[in-house]
Amino acid sequence: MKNFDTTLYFITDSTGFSEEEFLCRVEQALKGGATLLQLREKDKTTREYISLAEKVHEITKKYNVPLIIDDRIDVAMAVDAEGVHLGQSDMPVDTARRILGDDKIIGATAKTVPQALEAYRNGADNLGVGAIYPTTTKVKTVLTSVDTLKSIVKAVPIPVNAIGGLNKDNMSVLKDTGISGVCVVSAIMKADNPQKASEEIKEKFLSLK
Ligand code: TZP
Ligand code: MG
Repeated sequence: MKNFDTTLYFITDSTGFSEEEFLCRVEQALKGGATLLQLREKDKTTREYISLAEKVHEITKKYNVPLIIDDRIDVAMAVDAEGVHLGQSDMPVDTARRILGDDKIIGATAKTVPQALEAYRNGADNLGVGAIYPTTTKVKTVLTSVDTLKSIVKAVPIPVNAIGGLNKDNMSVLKDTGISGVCVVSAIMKADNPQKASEEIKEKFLSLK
């Protein structure tokens, strides 16, 4: 059954880390309370992506946290991940749903209300909306206003999560938006102490609710 909590949605970026260091940081983030984990790799071969996903899945299973694979339905299927996340240029949500079935979690990126409605109607289970702030993470994106974020929350009945440049010190703008969670890459990935960073970000987000 599909059961997921997007409160602290940690998205990984292995750039610049040895595999050992990367896996250690993943585990620390889970110890610190990440509720959902997305493996996001842009430069790996398919074989490398699958190999890393298998290792990450072993860790996420220990913490009972669903593993989401960015972009790659094939990689998600290869490691029996709990879901995928699809951007606007990735496989359409309805196609992915047909391939993966009803039990897998499908998340989609939406920057406008029409994109959000389309993703929801096509079977998305949750949405990532942003970038709320400029980001240092490698991504093609534009800023999304907090007003648009609020409109998207009102428009769809599925969990909406904010993303982009978010850290424990700048999340107050998310108060009263009605979002379900925050998606964070660098504020956890590059933290001196990913466990502590996860704990603090989660605590801060929950205090806004
Ligand atoms: N989509 C919009 S912003 C972003 C993605 C994948 C990156 C967010 O990374 P960070 O480091 O939390 O700003
Ligand atoms: Mg993508």
